[in-house]
Amino acid sequence: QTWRFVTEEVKGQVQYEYAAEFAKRMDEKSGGKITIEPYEYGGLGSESDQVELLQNGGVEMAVMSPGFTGNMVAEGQVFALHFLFPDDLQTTQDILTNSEALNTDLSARYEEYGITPLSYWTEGAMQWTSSDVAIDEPSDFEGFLMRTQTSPLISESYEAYGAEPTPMSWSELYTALDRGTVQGQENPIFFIGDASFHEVQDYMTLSSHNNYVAMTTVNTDWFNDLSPEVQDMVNETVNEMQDWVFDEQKAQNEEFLETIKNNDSNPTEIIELTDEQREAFREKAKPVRDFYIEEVSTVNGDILNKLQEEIDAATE
Ligand code: 6CS
Repeated sequence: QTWRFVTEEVKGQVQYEYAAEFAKRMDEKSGGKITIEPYEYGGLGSESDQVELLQNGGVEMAVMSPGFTGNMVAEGQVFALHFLFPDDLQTTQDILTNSEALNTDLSARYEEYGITPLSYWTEGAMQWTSSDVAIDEPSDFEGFLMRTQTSPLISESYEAYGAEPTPMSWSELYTALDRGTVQGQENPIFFIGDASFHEVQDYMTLSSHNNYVAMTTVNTDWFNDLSPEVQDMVNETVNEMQDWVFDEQKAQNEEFLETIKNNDSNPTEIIELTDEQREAFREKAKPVRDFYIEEVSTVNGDILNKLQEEIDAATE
């Protein structure tokens, strides 16, 4: 049997490499009985199309970004909140791995839509790139044309700084930046570098205002019909992959920082923020949490509040 495993990234990038490594491990564990075919982004439509594909069983597995499911699973937009997770990425990964708020409560919300998240993991800290304006204080975002993923709370987070968000698929982003349809975007460094966004951007601000979270997901009905032995094999592999993918994103983010720094033919100015400068963004971002609890959450903010307790416990 062959399982189709779709990702939102292309060969070499973290999500695709994750799926390829996952496939390899499952092949070994099953003695060649389970074949998984990883799919690069592009051939199966936009990120949102891929969500539908998983839901209707067109693919069995997907790496999915909550940033594209906000119009469906409102609670999943918790990941759109800036400065929520700790700056230390290993601690963040541990929280993503062990959080009951996420792995039990949030996952149940996704299951209502036929999507079972098996794990949450980080692709690294996100940074801002921009043209026209070097971003080092919230007012730099005033009237700034910011590309975002499609979850409404991501837009809300940038409106809190005064920006004008435009949601779009990443496949359109390079051209949009090049033409000035949008002036900037957020992503982990490996993705900025590998997608060459820095070539059409003047500045990269090392803001680490959030981390990029991805989910390993399966079609709920399909997964529930697998034998317990096979489910165990999948879950075991999912667990092993948490450390693997942490190392992978770390290596890629470090490597591409050098690539961007050394791009002499098309230099990108790198802006480091002081603690005070980051604090100014943090202050502006705070009210978005209340907005999430009061206007977005369908469970009175219970998932965010529980997650916050878990974050506090992990950072004490
Ligand atoms: O910016 C985006 O939309 C894309 N960024 C990453 C890191 N992965 C896939 C996603 O679609």
